[in-house]
Amino acid sequence: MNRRKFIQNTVLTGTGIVAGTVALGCEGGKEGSNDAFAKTQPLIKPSPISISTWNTSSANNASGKLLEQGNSALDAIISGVAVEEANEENTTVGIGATPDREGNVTLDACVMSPDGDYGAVLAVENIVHVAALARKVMEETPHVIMASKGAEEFAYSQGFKKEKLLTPASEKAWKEWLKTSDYKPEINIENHDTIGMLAIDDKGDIAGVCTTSGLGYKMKGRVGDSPIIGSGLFVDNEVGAAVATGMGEEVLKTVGSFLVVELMRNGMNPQEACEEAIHRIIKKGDRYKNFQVAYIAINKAGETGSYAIHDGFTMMKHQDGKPEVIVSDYYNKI
Ligand code: SD4
Repeated sequence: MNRRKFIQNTVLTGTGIVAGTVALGCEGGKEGSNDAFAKTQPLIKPSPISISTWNTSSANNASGKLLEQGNSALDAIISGVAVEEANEENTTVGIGATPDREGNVTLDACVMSPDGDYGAVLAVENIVHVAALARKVMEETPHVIMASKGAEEFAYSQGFKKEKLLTPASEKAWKEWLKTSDYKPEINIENHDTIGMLAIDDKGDIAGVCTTSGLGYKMKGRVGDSPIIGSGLFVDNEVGAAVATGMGEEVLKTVGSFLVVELMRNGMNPQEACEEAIHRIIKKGDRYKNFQVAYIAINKAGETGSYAIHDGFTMMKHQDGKPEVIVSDYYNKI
């Protein structure tokens, strides 16, 4: 009997509870090569769970409650992040977000479904709910990424409303910034509250989303990691999912979210995988002292992890009717 089958049989006779993923197992003679992956596989399906980056409890609780009512992970996260996209107080996502240095608010978003499908929009103006728009790209077009004016026109064709994203408050802050025009994204400030959200539903399926205005006062046309598959977000329904926040340029250079998921596939738990992905950035030299990057991750068993370069990062978690704020561990303790 191979090791996977042994575990499977033990669980079936021992508790009577077993996840479908284990029953599918690694039949077919690839035993050796899949051994690490086998260790990451859940023996028990977790109860529905939603996690998200930063202090996004309203969004995460909305998603968590939808999951508890039996909604799919994909539906729950798109509705969850919509709460923050519509929140004018949040200056890094949706309406009220910080503009580029020319005063244009441009948004990036992407989504991945449990079947490995992906959709994204880049540098979109005048549309609040860009995560829902990314889902439309995924489901209603033959493409995966749409950018700028084309994405905006597609949004109108799908019934999205044209809305002014620059609010009096964000315009006032931008005019103040123009006085110095000093582009120096502050750790945990310009990049605070961008939402990445990952969820597992009652069927055990995983989906993820990321929505942001990117870095405040970025150059016109700049796009970050958030809408790029494997960098800002990656979901593999067999293994788990990860999402990034912070200085997108650095996440892109290390294809961070894909890295976290592959590390989990190779046997790390979500916490270890997030830490290793941050260490890959640290190893490149001292520049990390000037920027923040953080990852959150979840595996198929519902275990979660989070890790950041600097202090000040939090992860929201909602499971079994219980919202939790998890203060993330971080690298730079000096
Ligand atoms: C970006 N990673 O555009 C995004 C910003 C972000 O928390 O996530 N901030 O670089």
